[in-house]
Amino acid sequence: MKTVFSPRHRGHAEQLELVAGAIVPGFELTSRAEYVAARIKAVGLGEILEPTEHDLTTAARIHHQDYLDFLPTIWDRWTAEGRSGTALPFTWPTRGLRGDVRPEFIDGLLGYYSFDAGCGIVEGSWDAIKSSHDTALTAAAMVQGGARSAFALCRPPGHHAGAGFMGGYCYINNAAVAAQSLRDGGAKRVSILDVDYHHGNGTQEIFYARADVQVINLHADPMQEYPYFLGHADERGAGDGEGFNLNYPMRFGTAWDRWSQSLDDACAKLLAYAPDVVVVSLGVDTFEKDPISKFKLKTEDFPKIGEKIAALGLPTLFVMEGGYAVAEIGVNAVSVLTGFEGA
Ligand code: OKP
Ligand code: ZN
Repeated sequence: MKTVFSPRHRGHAEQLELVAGAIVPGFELTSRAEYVAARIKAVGLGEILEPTEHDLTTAARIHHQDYLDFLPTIWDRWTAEGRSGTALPFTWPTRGLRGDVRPEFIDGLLGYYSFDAGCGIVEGSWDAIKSSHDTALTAAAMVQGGARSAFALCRPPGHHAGAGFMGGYCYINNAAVAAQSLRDGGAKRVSILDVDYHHGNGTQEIFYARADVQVINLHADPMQEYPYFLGHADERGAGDGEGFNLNYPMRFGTAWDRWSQSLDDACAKLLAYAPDVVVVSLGVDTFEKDPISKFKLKTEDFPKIGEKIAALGLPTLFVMEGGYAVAEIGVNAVSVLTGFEGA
């Protein structure tokens, strides 16, 4: 399997985040992607290619144009106020406030275009975000062109980014852009299978009213875990999309036995939908030693995820999402891919 990976992700570095009441160095480190790339080389998974440039026309089919226009301007607006460090929001238009009027000042705009304080922007962030988007589209084109599979080693990740907002380390929804490009390239139906520990609220929102993209999420129960405000089992899609969104929330402490039952059920629902192609939002923060997560998957479980996905017998695009146990992220993520190839 070929991997697409851009060194430009490295500019998105040393961004701060708000954790347990303190502003601290973020968990979404540059080293995450480097460990995955190093492991790909170590096991000889296949060639690693840089992405080709893509404009934002496909992204604009799933994101709001004003949001896409805002993202590249954040750092300049921030520094124009004499600031440095990390651009972060601190006020949001929640219940009882006006969400329909866009403020003018940078702090208001950051809140308007986000749902949490998880998306710090530093000088190199936009270039990294754009390269991550390009990575997803380049890998999607490989699958569109007939490859059985491809791996988009995206950083930053994407599945929390909605049509008009960032959040949870995610700015552009890479998997959603890839799914849209596969549709536009001729796939009649696309399934997105999100196995990251956290619910992919952005992906769900983007495709919620659509029947042409099935969205399946396996994740920690939002009653207990981030992103808290989406991801319940009763969210099944709306309008034309009714029945094409499936959520498998699971409680803290979930290990392979229970988790794999959800995956088996999800795979059966995916096959019943009969998509032309599968996009896997590949997070490995389900790992027992992940520093921000509370599931109990072991390193030996990750190849089994790949085997189950391979058993679907469909062209498959893997898109990197989360995973914060940096020392083990390479082994765990690449184990899914080698499990897929070996099956
Ligand atoms: C992104 B992905 C930290 C709160 C959680 C956000 C987690 C985003 C995860 N104490 N911060 O789904 O892996
Ligand atoms: Zn996650």
